[in-house]
Amino acid sequence: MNRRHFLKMSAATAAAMAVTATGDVGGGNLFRPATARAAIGPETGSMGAKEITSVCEMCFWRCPIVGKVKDGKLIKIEGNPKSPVNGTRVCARGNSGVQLVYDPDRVKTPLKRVGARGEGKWAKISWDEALGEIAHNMQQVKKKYGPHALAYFDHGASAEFMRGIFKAMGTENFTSEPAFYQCVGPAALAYLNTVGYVTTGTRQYNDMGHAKAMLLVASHIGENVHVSHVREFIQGMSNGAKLIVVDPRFSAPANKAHIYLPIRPGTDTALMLAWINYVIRNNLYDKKFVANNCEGFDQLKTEVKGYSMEWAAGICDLKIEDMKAAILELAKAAPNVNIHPGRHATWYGKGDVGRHQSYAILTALFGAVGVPGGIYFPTPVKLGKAECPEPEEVETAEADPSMKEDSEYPFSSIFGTTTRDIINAALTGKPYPVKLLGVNGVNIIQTLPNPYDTMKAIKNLDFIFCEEMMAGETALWSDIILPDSVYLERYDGLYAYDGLTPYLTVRQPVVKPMFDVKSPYWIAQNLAKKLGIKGYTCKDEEEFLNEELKGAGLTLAKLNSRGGLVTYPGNPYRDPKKLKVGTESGKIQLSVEEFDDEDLDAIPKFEPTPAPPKGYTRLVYGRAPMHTFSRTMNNLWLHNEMPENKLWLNDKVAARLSIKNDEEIILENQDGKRSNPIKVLVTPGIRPDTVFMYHGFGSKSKHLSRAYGKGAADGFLMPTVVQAPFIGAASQRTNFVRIIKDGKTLNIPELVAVPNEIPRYESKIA
Ligand SMILES: Nc1nc2c(c(=O)[nH]1)N[C@H]1C(S)=C(S)[C@@H](COP(=O)(O)OP(=O)(O)OC[C@H]3O[C@@H](n4cnc5c(=O)[nH]c(N)nc54)[C@H](O)[C@@H]3O)O[C@H]1N2
Ligand SMILES: Nc1nc2c(c(=O)[nH]1)N[C@H]1C(S)=C(S)[C@@H](COP(=O)(O)OP(=O)(O)OC[C@H]3O[C@@H](n4cnc5c(=O)[nH]c(N)nc54)[C@H](O)[C@@H]3O)O[C@H]1N2
Ligand code: SF4
Ligand SMILES: [Mo]
Repeated sequence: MNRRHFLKMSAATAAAMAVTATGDVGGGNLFRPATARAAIGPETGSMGAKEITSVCEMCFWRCPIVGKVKDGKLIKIEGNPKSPVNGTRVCARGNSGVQLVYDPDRVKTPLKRVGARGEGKWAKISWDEALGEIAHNMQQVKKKYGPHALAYFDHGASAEFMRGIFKAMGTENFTSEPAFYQCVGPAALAYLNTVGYVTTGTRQYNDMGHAKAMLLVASHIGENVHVSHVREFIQGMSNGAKLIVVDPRFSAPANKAHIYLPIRPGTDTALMLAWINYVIRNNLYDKKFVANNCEGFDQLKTEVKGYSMEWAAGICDLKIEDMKAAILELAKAAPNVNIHPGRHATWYGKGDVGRHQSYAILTALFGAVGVPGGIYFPTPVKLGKAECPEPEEVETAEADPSMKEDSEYPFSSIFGTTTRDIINAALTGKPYPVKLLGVNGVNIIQTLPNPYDTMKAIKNLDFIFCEEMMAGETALWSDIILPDSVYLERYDGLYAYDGLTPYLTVRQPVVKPMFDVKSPYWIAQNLAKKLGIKGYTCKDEEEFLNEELKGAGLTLAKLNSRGGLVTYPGNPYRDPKKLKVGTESGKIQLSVEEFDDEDLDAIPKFEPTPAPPKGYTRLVYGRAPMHTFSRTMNNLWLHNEMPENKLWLNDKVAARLSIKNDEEIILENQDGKRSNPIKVLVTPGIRPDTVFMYHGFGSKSKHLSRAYGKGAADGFLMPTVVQAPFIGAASQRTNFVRIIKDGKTLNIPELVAVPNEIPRYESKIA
């Protein structure tokens, strides 16, 4: 097997992913109508407020909510009491949707760039002019360079309709990029080929609430906040589950761990392989489960036999007795053990797929598939199909070579073309030039590593437009900005959740749209008209939603009369004697033959990521509980909670450098790129060879009056990108920094020795 074979195979697996892997990507069939905004939910009334059920989009976990509206103004958001697991709870961000609607910095009308790209100078224009200009440029670029020169980067619910327009123009260069190529991609590839489905879909299909023990490798739950996920974690802990946390930083869950393993970053696969070997050698695995349901056990046993606990302790810089105690706790709980599949997986590029394969293998060895506490199977909710034609897809021009087919990264499946391939095509003109970019719901300057490449690529374009609510960095670089309605102002269709308790709910407008903004459906519909593309012809949303609801035996009115949400019985668990999974053979693949290629392996090997160059430390990042990436930085309430990020610096390192808590410094990376000023959090809660910051801060846009210049942006320190084999997902933990204080450059002392087996990063500059 090799890449070619894999490309063919991925067409089949794509179908499996379509069912389960909506992930961060806009879920299902979406519909936003142009006209009626009347179909509002029950008016139960609380203190005179009207209550309207809907769905949150402060992040894409999409919790069911209730908006409380008084005198036409949204005053409060709570969880929909009918929501399984969540109940009336929302997180800080869900609550602060109120401040998104009323943010004075919202983009209020269509804008056209008048200064240079990146300068952020615009003139107001009409919708007719804005859409006319976009249509003209799309047609020109297609005529001059072919349809493939059009590309589209999207993320989230608002972005689906515009994707239909790009498809209809004949390009396949669209990518639900951040949600896949910067997030779950490597994990999805690993689990799909091991257990036959993607465990990081619309829900994380891991049953922490019923686990007797849990392993979190990174997965900083509590800082990473998805309401039901956090609640399931708490449920497991309250029931007495043992918790093992592996993280170079003392994270929120590390604080609750029975055993905390402060691992050397980039060495997790070494730990996992040593554990797998230990479990096999010591007969701690579920023999019946493996014999009945798994393929490749003998190869696995042979392949991992060299990975000893002693060896891993040195590589990972961990105590061997802690490592043993941890694996014994997990084994004791089997099969009701949760080896968390993680979510954000694009850490080191090479080795990211193998790391997640190793989690899946350990899960299978413990028989923790389809049982309480383990990973479980999603239960899809049946829906009807609405007759509201999408634009007709056009055959791609034969003259253009397909970027996908020629890509080094064939696993693009339904997630479109690999993001880096598109950026590279815009940078180099190879395999053909990309000349027009549409961006929707993704802030590509903050989201893709190496923003310097992204900005250079944008300079090479003939045209770039975005659909946005806030004028963040990507808007600064756009020729036209189309102002989108906020999720609380629009329909987005039905959301069917396939977790432990499946449910169906609907996003509907809670308040009328502010300013001269339009819904994503209206925008796509009217751009289609300008381009002469047929499609998006539905007359109104109620008709559409009712069509879809027919399959579930419901109507919109009925759904609203039932509190805007209905639940269904779930089917998450299976009889381990009759297990059939979605791999080609129907068995769990402990060895993935399709991965047997020059730079991926059927059974993962430990591939060390380079250690910091002398004088530098590794930069890692994570989630602030009250923020979602860059998108919430300007939100009044959330900004007040955390206006800036801080650099977590080990206390011993800080003492050597005479850096005090809250002192302001600048970071310089291995290529001489510098950060905004950032305050230091001096703490014993991080390893001496690692620094950490929350992502999303350090806004470069003056149009975000609260967020501008507050804290530092991690991505601007990440020019070095390593792409994962087969998938091209781009690494984000392969860059290093040192500190500049009062204009003086301070080298980071090396307080932990690096074993010979781990190579050093070789700097390209002196
Ligand atoms: N509040 C909030 N919650 C969110 C989001 C948000 O924006 N805001 N975003 C959501 C999304 S899309 C995602 S993908 C998830 C991401 O959340 P996770 O999937 O939990 O992210 P990770 O990168 O696995 O975890 C971050 C942790 O990795 C640790 N770490 C760094 N390097 C290493 C290493 O080499 N080994 C180990 N073991 N640990 C390491 C860091 O110290 C940090 O604590 O969060 C989701 N939840
Ligand atoms: N350096 C670094 N990069 C990362 C990560 C990291 O931790 N560090 N995390 C990675 C991960 S796991 C993920 S999932 C991605 C997330 O990447 P993104 O989704 O790009 O995250 P945001 O920065 O929130 O950018 C979202 C943009 O969409 C806009 N937006 C929000 N809602 C809507 C809407 O309804 N309509 C429209 N039109 N626009 C909307 C927001 O204003 C914002 O500009 O980032 C990845 N990139
Ligand atoms: S986790 Fe918070 S921000 Fe995300 S959807 Fe739920 S309430 Fe909204
Ligand atoms: Mo993500």
